[in-house]
Amino acid sequence: MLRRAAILSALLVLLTSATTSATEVVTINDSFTGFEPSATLATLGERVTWENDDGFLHSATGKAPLRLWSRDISPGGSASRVFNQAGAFPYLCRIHNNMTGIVRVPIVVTPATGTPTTTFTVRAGIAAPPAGFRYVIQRRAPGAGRFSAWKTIATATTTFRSSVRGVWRFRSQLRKVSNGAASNFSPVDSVTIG
Ligand SMILES: [Cu+2]
Repeated sequence: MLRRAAILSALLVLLTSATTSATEVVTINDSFTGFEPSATLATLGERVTWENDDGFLHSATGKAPLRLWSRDISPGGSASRVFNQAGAFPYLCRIHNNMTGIVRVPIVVTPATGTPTTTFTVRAGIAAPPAGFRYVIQRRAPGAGRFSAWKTIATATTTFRSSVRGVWRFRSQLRKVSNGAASNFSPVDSVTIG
């Protein structure tokens, strides 16, 4: 009996930790106010949940040309999607096209600071991009006025090392190989080489 109780409590701990993972909530109050908030900042691998408090059917549908996902959200119901790639992903309601929103997922570069001998890890996704996609990464050197092309990768991460001291900035987008359709660029992450 005692053993069964122990197993049960262990299971409960497992279940609890699995269900407490972060989620960003977007609410639909009615078709006039649209998605609240309309801009969502999610960390890599985080879930975004849309809750429909309205009496009508709505959807959260990734915009063209990527059309990455579409979730119908029934009246009083909810739907969700986990964002496993860095980028900015505009979406709309497929029924009311003037209802729009965007989910922004920052690229992650670690560690935050280092020296010319530090190897930094640049992460554009939780895992490698989906089949047929690549991560396109841009960087902005210290003192540079703009971002420029750096790497296109088919893996989750790549490495960065430089003897140029200062703040290096990175951003990425998810791009389809076959037609070049891409997400918007992610929010920026930066590292400082001192
Ligand atoms: Cu709608």
